[in-house]
Amino acid sequence: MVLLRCVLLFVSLRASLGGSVENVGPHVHATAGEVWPKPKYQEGTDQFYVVDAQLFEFKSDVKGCDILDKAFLRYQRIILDDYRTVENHANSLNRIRHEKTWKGDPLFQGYLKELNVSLGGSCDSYPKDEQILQKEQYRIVVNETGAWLNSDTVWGILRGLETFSQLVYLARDEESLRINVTVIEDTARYSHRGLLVDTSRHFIPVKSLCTMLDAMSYNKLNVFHWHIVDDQSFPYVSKRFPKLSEKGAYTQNLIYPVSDVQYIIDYARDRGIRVIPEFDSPGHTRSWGAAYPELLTECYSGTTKNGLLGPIDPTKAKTYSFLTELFKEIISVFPDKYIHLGGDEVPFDCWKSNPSIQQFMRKNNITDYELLENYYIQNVLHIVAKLNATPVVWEEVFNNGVQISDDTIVHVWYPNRWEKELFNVTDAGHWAVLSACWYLDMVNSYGNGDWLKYYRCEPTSFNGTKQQADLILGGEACMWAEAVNEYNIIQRVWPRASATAERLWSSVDVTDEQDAARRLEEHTCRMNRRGIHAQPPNGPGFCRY
Ligand code: CP6
Repeated sequence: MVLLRCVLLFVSLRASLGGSVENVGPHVHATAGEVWPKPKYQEGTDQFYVVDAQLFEFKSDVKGCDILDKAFLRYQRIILDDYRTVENHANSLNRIRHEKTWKGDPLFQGYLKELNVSLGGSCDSYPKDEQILQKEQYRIVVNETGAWLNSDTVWGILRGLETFSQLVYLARDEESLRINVTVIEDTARYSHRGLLVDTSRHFIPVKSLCTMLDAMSYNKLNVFHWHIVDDQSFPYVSKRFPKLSEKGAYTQNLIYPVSDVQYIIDYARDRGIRVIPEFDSPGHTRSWGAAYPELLTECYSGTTKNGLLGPIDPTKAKTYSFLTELFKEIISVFPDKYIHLGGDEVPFDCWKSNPSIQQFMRKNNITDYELLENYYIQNVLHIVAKLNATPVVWEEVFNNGVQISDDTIVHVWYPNRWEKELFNVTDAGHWAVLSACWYLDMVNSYGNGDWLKYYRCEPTSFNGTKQQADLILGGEACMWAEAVNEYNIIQRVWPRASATAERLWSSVDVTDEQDAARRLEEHTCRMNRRGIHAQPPNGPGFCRY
């Protein structure tokens, strides 16, 4: 490869040190024009086109498909920005672009002025049918007749446009934008490829969330799991219960009004990303009590109330009429068929201390606190089922033996025992999504290179049957926000979540860590060029542009 010839890369992978990567060479050079996450099938030659960025356009047989029209504008801008980058670079070196340097090259195929985009199906408006795997499949051909992108869905076209934009590379010697003669056939390994962002422990402004969604689309992630409220704050502005955020948000500046929520949903949709909101209960609900203390359990010390509030009080009928109205609103605001109901980490001490809860349990023959939790969750599942939404729950709900419907997704989060948990969940015939090995808040003391620990987490390594493995829908990297705010969240997430993204998109046999390190180096530089302040993945190095 012409590309590889001019690249010297010194990366050594040190497997023993908690998955860290160390560069032993003077610095890392990235290879240009390589794709992250790696496509299923890619064949290339050294023959190249020079992309005529100023005339370049997307030609499509579909008219009036807003998702495509907007995507064409975005990717035209991305390609043009890369062109300006090489131009500026050439100017800063006081060099003139010599057309003849590539004109005389026998590998030069001509100037590329268009990508012909062909959509086999209709122009969908929301990325639904998440369990149909082939929907993001696409094909790219760059040959002597030009450049072609085909897919049966707009979502496949979006993934293909991203890949196409990554194939365009900045040639080093002649300061030109190029694309090689290439065939790519690509499809996702898993249909659920998510990023959880917690906006309760710290408020994350809409602008940062949009940057996050941009970066997700550059990594072909397709689910934004919005952990929007928790103990610490309630920034979601409810139409039905406005007091929740009036009392429960950190301040009245740190909130998501309806229009902001809608903006995020539309912004995500334009990038082929679903938004699954999480309203976690009965634990993690302290902020709900700022406006509605009667929702929560009053805790006792001995025989007297101690003034503290615990999890939601599962014994009151009013709890469930409140939740019915709240979930009715949430389900009407968020178009996705799924809603995440939480159900994790419910502490029992406050329930145990409260005499009226004990009385309720005796009366209803509820013999332990897991069963009380089950009683609560069962009621919530019933409410949500009546509203035609499909639940996602954290693993405790399954572990405690709650009856869950066949379409419910169990979200596996507990570290260290996730293989066993995935085995049990899928053995019981339930859908599963994995997060336990992808916690972005856990940073290796070593610092750089800790993307490898995410890269090495293989969801099917739990030794289940093929039938069990087929119940894994995918996974999510999680950005719990205790230690991040708008000023560091982007570099905490990227490019470390890119490792999860490739694990979930690319084939099971994509495990070459040296190759990944080199591609991730370039992918990070590419994100940087596009305005994503991703941190360097591999230690010392530099981005050429
Ligand atoms: N917040 C909420 C968290 C966690 C969970 N729920 C969590 C705790 C420890 C680990 C991972 C996640 N910070 N609401 C559990 C799903 Cl290791």
